[in-house]
Amino acid sequence: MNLQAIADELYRHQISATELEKLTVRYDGLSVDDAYEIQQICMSQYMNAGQKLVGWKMGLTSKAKQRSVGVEEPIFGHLLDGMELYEPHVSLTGLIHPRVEPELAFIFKHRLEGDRILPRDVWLATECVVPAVEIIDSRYKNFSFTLVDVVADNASSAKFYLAEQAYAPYQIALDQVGVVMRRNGEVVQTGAGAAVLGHPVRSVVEQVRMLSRIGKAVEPGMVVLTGGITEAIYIHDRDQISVSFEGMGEIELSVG
Ligand code: OOG
Ligand code: MG
Repeated sequence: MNLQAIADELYRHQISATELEKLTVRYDGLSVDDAYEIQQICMSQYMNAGQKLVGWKMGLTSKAKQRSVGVEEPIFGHLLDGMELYEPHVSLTGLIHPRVEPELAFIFKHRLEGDRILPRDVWLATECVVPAVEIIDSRYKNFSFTLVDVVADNASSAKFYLAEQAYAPYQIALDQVGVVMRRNGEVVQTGAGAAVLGHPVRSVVEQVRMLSRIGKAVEPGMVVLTGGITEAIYIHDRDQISVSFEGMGEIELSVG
């Protein structure tokens, strides 16, 4: 299978924000490893064009997310500097059918690598934790995909925003943090940090283990998004999305 050609095709759809048919209905026998290879090739193209790798994202770490897309296992993707929103405002230009989801992000001061990582290694390496929202935007028609498709498409990554206030990692029980997401004042999703693999720290453990299989690591200064706590909701022009993170403030995201 020509993974380079498939990656080129996907990359063109990513940068032009145009939908495509699932890869798995067009190419027989693509494996999950092939899909991570395609993801890697696509991301190298962004990096060759000047973008920087700023971290990693876990996806499908909560049952709510797994159920909503019909894929039952955690995945990961790359975070590039071009995906980061400097203000809590997202423009719909360049997006296909975006959705937003609440997440908790970790920011690291030390390197984390290997498959024998424990939560305490993560705490020792963490500088702070920050509330976040991710805007995902699958390049596949109808936001519909299999595990292999979504991995190849960098886990639907599009944009992310980290709140300004950071918290010491041991100050708050992250599994207990209640999250309420509102669209134009109406409550649309609720959840708690525990939705993410029981505790968001486990998502970082899983991230480091998955990276170790491809010889990569979490580097100092990097961000890890631990995965949507609730289902993602579609966003439209002029929506005001607010997400409150109990004890960790609120993110007010405007769309348009
Ligand atoms: C896949 C990306 C999942 C998360 O936080 O679960 C993800 C998708 O839902 O399109 O980012
Ligand atoms: Mg996410």
